[in-house]
Amino acid sequence: MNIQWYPGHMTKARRMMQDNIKLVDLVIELVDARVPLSSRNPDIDDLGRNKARLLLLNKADLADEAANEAWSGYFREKGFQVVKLDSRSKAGFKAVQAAIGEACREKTERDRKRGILNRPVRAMVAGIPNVGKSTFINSFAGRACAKTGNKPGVTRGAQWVRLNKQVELLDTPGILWPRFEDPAVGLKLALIGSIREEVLNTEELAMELLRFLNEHYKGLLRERYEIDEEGGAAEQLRDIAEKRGCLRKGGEADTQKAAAILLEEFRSGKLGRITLEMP
Ligand SMILES: Nc1nc2c(ncn2[C@@H]2O[C@H](COP(=O)(O)OP(=O)(O)OP(=O)(O)O)[C@@H](O)[C@H]2O)c(=O)[nH]1
Ligand SMILES: [Mg+2]
Repeated sequence: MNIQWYPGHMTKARRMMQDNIKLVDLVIELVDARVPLSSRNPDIDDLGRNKARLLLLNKADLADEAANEAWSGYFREKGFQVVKLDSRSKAGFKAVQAAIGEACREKTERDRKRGILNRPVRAMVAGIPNVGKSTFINSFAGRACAKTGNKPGVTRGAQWVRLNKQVELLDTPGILWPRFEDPAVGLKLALIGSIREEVLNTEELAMELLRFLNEHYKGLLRERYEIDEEGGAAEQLRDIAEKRGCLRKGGEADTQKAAAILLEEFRSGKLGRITLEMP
């Protein structure tokens, strides 16, 4: 399955981010902890080239904890400040605050030498669609200032949010890049819900997920849906439909509905904590 999605609003958003990059000291890049590499946008990497950087492994609550640890180590070794996070809860924000301070230490030092005291850190919050940028900003700010939603493309314009005297954050729309060279990247981004549903073939996508789970999370499908793990993905999808009572008129298995159920249960964590790629 070859998935591509690069609508015009992303080109526009990217231009806006290029215009704003000179205003910020720090780029806070959110990635999805279930696919920390595939959810890194090379264009955002370019954009942040000469800035202080902080990488947030967001939705860590949905990913395998051992994998979260492995990925944190992987990115730290590459020189990033890293924090793993569930943006919906306040628990990780002390660590984020500390990492922002650490990432901006040089800037603060420079300011101090010039006699500038307490100038707030300005950070651009960036990432692909639906990784939780606006949720992160709202939790951190302690109030709902940015619109959020469980689908890609919710934020459309830039918005500054003042957290406190020390930090100002710029919310940005999620952006992808013009072409996924590796089809597996498009697939993983579709699985985590970063690609517009309308451009996807839900059944094919669900079957790809089944193939992955059969191989890497043995026993999980049997336990959740009481289905045979030896059968092929198409057969398993029919089995899920039957187990969940998704039948078309005439009693035929509604695999479309079963696919939608499987994807929803994966995305929301009902299937358990699953990481789709390892360092
Ligand atoms: N489980 C879990 N869900 C999260 C987390 N962060 C955000 N979400 C959910 O992910 C969905 C997308 O969140 P948003 O904050 O709108 O994402 P965004 O990156 O701003 O998306 P765009 O503006 O479309 O680019 C929402 O349903 C959030 O509740 C997290 O750490 N864990
Ligand atoms: Mg948003």
